[in-house]
Amino acid sequence: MKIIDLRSDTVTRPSEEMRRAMYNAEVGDDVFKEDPTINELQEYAANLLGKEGALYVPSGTMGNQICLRVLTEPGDEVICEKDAHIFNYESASPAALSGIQLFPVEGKNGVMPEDKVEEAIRPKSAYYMPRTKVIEIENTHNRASGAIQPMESIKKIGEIARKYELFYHLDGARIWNASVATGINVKEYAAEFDTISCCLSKGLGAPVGSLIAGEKNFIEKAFRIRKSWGGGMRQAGVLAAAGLYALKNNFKKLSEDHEKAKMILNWINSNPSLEVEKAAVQTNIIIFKPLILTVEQAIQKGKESGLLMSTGKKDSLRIVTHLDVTFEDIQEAISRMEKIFN
Ligand code: TLP
Repeated sequence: MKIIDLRSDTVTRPSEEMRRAMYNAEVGDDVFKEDPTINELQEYAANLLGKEGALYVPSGTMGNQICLRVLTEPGDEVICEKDAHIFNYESASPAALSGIQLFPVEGKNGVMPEDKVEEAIRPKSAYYMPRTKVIEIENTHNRASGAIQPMESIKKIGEIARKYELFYHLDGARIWNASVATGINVKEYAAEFDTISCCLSKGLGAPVGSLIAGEKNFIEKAFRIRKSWGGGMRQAGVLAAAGLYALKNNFKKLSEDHEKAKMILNWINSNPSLEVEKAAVQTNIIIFKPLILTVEQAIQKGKESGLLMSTGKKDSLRIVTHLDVTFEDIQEAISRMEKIFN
């Protein structure tokens, strides 16, 4: 029986062509900034995102956390949405690594209401309060079923950030999905933010690696923090080559992942034993609630029938479509779901 793994878009394996690119990569010592393939990837990404510089980092978590570390000082506060990855899935590292705290604001499908963001900002004169320093948003939003942040909201929150002299950070782990779904260029998205973190190891199919981007001065500071956190990776051009390959070849293919997610969503929608926030499913992530089974039972039954699902928010399951599942696999996944949930 073929296992269909829909736990995350991180489960992809490098294709033969990607492996060939990795095999052929020229390398050097990146701690001396001498790895030509890493340098090429960073230049390519800076250009793609329209920023002065980019830095290759091992993971999305390290990317976000380096950005927060550079933008803040201990005692500062970062406003983010209640379901943000930095708040829920990064092991409290804002506190542990930067000595800062997060102020979670409840959003609708991952989008924070502008008035609530403004309300969350601490008065500068109150020396006894945390100092608000950064506003962070996530696009697409993982725990909000891959929902896209509307450009209007991005811009309005950006205006608030500028009005209060705050930094504006984007967790763009899946910014590629947002761009493909809306037709808005990643550069246009990136222009709204001071710093961006984006991943090569999610839908783009690279085995590892993320990028952060921003002004030159920010990148220089980030380079130092990356080293101090053990992220200096030496001859990692073999990995960067996979990232370059992914950006150049797999970016446009993301629209197929969105179609695959729609096929599953349509089936879930027609099933009364499942509940889904339909409006939030806009890209490749589907979070849904099983009403008859518990999450644990559903995951176990899935495993037994060769369909791997993960957990979403409380009491919900998560399915993520990706490069390594075909449209036929999705059909097969739906027939296995029919058996699991009916
Ligand atoms: N998300 C992973 C898990 O951590 C949940 C996944 O399977 O979706 N930002 C966002 C929005 C993410 O979804 C992720 C990974 C990260 C950051 C962190 O990236 P990594 O896993 O490379 O540290």
